[in-house]
Amino acid sequence: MPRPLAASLVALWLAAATVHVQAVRAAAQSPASVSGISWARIPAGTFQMGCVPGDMRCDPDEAPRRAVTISRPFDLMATEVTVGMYRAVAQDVDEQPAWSTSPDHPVVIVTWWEARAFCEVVGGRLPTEAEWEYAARGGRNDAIYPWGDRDPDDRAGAVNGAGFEGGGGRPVRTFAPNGFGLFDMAGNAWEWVADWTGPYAADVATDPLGPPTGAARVVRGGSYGDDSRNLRVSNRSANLPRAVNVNIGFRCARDVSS
Ligand SMILES: [Ca+2]
Ligand SMILES: [Ca+2]
Repeated sequence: MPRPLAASLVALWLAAATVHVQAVRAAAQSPASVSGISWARIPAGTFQMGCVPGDMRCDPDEAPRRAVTISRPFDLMATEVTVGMYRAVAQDVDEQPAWSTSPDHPVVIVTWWEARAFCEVVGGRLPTEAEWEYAARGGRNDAIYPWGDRDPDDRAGAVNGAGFEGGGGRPVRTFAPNGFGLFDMAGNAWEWVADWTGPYAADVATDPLGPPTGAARVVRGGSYGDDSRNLRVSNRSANLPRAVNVNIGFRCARDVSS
């Protein structure tokens, strides 16, 4: 689990967050054009989802590894939703952590509900867990990280660069993108996805949606506050949808007609 905030802080954030979801939703009439959002086109395809053979750090919930088909192309935001993007849509934004010093930092302290509402406002939705992993692999079926198997390196511009084991998030696009042009799929902020958490259903091979119900929503990719194990593409974690966290953000997907 990502690091929880102190319980009293969570209660404060929750009270504020309820108001913000309403503010976000009020604007959801037609897709908003938000400066800075860039969408990467992700092709349809089949990939191997789950623990990569030879990866000794997998948790039991990363199995069984199996072929999953994403049957339609879709768009995914090239970066995490930033503070600047979020402010353009939400009337009130919860105070961001001290490390968040520019509009280009990933927005955090957002509930799953707020994330979903933001994506609706910009004409999208949260990606499914399968879409997220497929996109994060960037065409590398057998790689442990979005760039390959080399350990992450917290150095700006590094091909295997990622924000991890640090005191705060980095501006998006600090590190090199993956094969699909996506930044920070490993590290920086954890990312909410649409699915309830639960064991993988080995018999659902096309466009899986996850369990029909649950208590917690999946988060992916690890964060600035995590070690390299948590940055592995197949790694899964979860959080209560109403909870907020200093290292959980999100990015949106969008259906495309072709
Ligand atoms: Ca991330
Ligand atoms: Ca895990």
